[in-house]
Amino acid sequence: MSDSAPDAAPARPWSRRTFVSRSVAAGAAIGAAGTLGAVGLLSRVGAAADPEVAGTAAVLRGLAGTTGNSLPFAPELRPHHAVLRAAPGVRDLGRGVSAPLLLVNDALPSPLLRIRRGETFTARMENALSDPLILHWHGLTAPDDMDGHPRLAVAPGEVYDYAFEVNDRAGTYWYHSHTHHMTGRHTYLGIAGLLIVEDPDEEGPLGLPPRERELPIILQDRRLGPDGVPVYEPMGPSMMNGFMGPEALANGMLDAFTEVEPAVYRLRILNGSNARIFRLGRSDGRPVVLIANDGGFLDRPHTLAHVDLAPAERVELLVDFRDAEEGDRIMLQSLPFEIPGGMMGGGMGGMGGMGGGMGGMMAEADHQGRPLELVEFRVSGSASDPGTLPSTLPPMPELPDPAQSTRERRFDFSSRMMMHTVNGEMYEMDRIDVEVPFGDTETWTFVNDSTFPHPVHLHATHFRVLDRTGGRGEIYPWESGRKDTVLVLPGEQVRVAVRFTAERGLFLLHCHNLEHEDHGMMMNVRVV
Ligand SMILES: [Cu+2]
Repeated sequence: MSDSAPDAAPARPWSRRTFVSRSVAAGAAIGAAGTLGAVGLLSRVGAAADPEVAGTAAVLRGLAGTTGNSLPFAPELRPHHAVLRAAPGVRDLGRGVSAPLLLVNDALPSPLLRIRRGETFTARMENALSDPLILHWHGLTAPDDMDGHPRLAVAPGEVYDYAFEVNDRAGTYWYHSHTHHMTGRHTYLGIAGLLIVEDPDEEGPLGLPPRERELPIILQDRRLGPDGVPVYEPMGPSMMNGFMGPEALANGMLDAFTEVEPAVYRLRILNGSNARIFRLGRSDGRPVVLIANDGGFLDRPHTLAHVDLAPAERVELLVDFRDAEEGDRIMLQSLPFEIPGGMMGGGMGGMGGMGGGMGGMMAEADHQGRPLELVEFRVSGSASDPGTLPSTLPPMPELPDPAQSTRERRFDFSSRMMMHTVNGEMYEMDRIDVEVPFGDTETWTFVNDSTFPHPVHLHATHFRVLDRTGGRGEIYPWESGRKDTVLVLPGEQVRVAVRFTAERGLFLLHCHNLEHEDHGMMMNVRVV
């Protein structure tokens, strides 16, 4: 694994004066280029951030002004005989407009479920929607009838009872609708929440920030209609790129800010977008400290200039505000990037059968990699115990060993002619695509031969990312350890070691670009 590039990015102890002058210089560069989208200002996905790019982003932050909406946090629920009722509801996303949405327990985001490892998760899902519904506990290794496979979706007015023991590692997981053909719409309109597994044995000794400095944040992009209400109308280009928009939601709120003390904070971040990839970084150019991803804590803390987060991926970041001063405003941003070989790079493959709409296709593709303001942190007060950064993390559980691999499989993710396929086939509910022996270690290769990013997600286990060939050609610290979702960009082949050791039964392998998933890019995987 190579993590030299981002890890090597030095912390930049800019004085405020230096910071301003650099920002002004970057602003002049924007003026000269005429557009923020100028390729010269972009850095590649995964490449080390250019300091000038961070400076450019800081200018954007300055333009954001001083208004905003307080970052809300989801109500917390212990999944112990809990009721999760999905129903239509209405929310103001922060601009004074009542938006019709789909909510769980009338909350946006959906309630945060917090459970300890070893406890039994019990909840009743009540479907008060006008669609079939089933909830999937993304990242947990639940039994197959508890995993939210789309065959289990229940009709409007019906309920589904969940009961299973949670044996997964401490970490940041999430849940969302998995109704076939409707996952994109349901998730976009609000049925998505965090699920946190706690394990005092694992986390206790680390001295991580206390609960009041632990901020669970769901990041999503949105497209608003002329009336200010989120629209979900995937068609034409957005059926190929996935549905994206120019606005950022943090925990369901536009233009979000939160007040922080000059201390260390633990951010649990989910990319809950349908299709957009975020490149997370701070507007002041300071690094973030990555401690966990999909599968819990990493081998060690990684100090990084930025972290890339594809749809459905999670990271836990320690963000150090100890040196910040009263009144400082620091933006968590998505920094600009370019998809090598993707639509923005000029790739025109996969367009057969499109007819017109080329302009729309390009405009849509343009959202991917554009900078976004996500959450502003406003520093105030003082902290008597500002906290510290850990130097070590808990031992990593045993990972699947490729030397023990008994079988190789290849999965081609293709998007052509308005169809999304895996190994040439669109999903069929009743077809078993892959049978995998329980306990065997296998080596799987995910191949992206399209011009669109595919975040590939596997149910019922975590895998180990071995290598990436083509495209970016390396794997990154946020892809180390145990993963349930891995980003495969155009032209890339990502090899992973897989071993199912939790449950037998029927599970899924699919793209977590929700428009791709809903329209065929999914397979039934039976563990036997
Ligand atoms: Cu995809």
